[in-house]
Amino acid sequence: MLIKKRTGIEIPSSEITPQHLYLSRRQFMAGAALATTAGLLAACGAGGAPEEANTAAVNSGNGGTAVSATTDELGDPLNTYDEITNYNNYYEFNTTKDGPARLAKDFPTTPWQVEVGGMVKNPKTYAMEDLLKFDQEERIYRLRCVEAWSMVIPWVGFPLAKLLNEVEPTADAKYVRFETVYDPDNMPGQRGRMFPWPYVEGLTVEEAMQDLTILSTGLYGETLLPQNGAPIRLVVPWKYGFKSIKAIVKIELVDYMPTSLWMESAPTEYGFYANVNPEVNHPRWSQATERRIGELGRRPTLLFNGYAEQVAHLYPDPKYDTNLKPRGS
Ligand SMILES: Nc1nc2c(c(=O)[nH]1)N[C@H]1C(S)=C(S)[C@@H](COP(=O)(O)O)O[C@H]1N2
Ligand SMILES: [Mo]
Repeated sequence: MLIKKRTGIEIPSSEITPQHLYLSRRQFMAGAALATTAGLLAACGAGGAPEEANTAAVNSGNGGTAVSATTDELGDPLNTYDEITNYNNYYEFNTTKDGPARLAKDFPTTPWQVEVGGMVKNPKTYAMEDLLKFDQEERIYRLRCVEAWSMVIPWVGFPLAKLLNEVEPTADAKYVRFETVYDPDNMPGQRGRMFPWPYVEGLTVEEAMQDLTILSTGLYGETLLPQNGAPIRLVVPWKYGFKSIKAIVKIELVDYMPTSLWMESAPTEYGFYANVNPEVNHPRWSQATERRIGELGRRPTLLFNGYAEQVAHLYPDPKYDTNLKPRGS
């Protein structure tokens, strides 16, 4: 898997990586990390060495996987691999935080296909192998759950825009609708009637084309584990975590605003846009602060989760349709 190193905002990793972790590619390839990296490259079926010089080998404390930096562009440390893979929301398995890691362990993710269609010129059903042919990049993003906890996660994936440009949305397409797999035999939570399965999410075409919006296939340089949405999930870092739908099997371009699972389940609490905004509280709790997993105390929540510079222009004003149903609908 060739991974281009990149954070949400372009800051050379030399500026944010402690010097002792910041090795030249030569040193890196000569070092102990070589075995891990070579194994990863082989596992992903792409030969060759990392393209960019100055790859930093950062030990996550979980097998020495390679990432380009120890922090996000704001200087906040990455959450550990253990935290990211053991504290999850994945209601198809159950509604606890530690349940998905256990219950999803044997969830079958091969073979896997993603049907991309609707209002597009070139509809196509992609095998997972096809999706891995898009250049896989590292993206270090904050994930802010609407429940007011957060993490910093080094995702691996590719911009959704690249996929959409291939299928070519027609001029009439206004929204993108995503659907999670429906597999009640392997997803115990889907056997209950508590939610209208399958999980559905949506974005405007503009949001979907934004460069921050990625389809993720891995994290910490490793293939995604089932509890994080393997084999492929959406990541939209300026929106509450529930927008980042897991285990996608269908992507459809449509001319209507899709009704998400959360809009359908709790329409007075969750709307379509769901942009992170510390000034717009959830009806039942404040969104002003958040608990970063692994930290004591709370930290302030940032407008658009800290990505305002990249995405504020997509909305008429910062409070636009945050959290609640779009005005007038
Ligand atoms: N299909 C599906 N996608 C989902 C969820 C879910 O329950 N089912 N939970 C969402 C929520 S609420 C959050 S916060 C993130 C959590 O992602 P993580 O477990 O990888 O951190 O996934 C989102 N995507
Ligand atoms: Mo969430």
